[in-house]
Amino acid sequence: MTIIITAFERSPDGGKGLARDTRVRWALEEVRQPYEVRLVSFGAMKEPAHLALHPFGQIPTYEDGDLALFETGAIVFHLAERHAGLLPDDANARARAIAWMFAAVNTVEPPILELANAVIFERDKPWAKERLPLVQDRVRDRLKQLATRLGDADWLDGAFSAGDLMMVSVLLRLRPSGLLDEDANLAAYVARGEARPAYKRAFAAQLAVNTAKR
Ligand code: GTB
Repeated sequence: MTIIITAFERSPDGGKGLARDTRVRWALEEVRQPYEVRLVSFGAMKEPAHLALHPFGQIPTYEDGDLALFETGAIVFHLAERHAGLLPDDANARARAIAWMFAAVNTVEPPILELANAVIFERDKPWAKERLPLVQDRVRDRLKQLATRLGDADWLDGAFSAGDLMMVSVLLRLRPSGLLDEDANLAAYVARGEARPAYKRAFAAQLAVNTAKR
């Protein structure tokens, strides 16, 4: 069965890799699984056919035969469980890698999303100037904690894992803010993720969609 994922027909970032299909593409590339992409418009995402796959009307989704999944964490975990390369064999190391996946989406991503929302949707509000530094500081606090744990290690817990894939993906959303570059070790960590051949293939594939003439 061919794996099919969904992605934006036109990503608002124009293909900078910030939409969440990139992390699923990256995981698929890491585990060397071929896949196809069904592009969906913002309108189609809210139609019954897509809502049957994704109850919140979002991308990405994942279909493989009679399995349909939504939520990037669940999709990457599914791929990591079924194919070698994204989770260690040792049971404890595997559990820790999974904990990092949860930390990425549950602890690190929320303040980053809050910042993205503040910048994109709240910039015209009368209180925007006062609120933004508070939101930025919440991100800085999380980054400091993460950087302290990472130290100068290459990856969060031994070899590269699905935990790093999710964490780097989440941190990449910060690139336009400049906050990522405030810590050299974290910036280098993200750059190591982006340098992986699998990431580069994933990035190129989503860019191709967004630069194709239609
Ligand atoms: N928790 C879900 C997951 O991880 O799968 C979140 C999925 C999600 O937020 N999907 C977004 C979506 O479909 C696309 S990635 N939004 C449309 C909607 O809700 O109606 C979020 C995103 C979009 C665009 C940029 N960008 O252009 O920079 C970055 C991130």
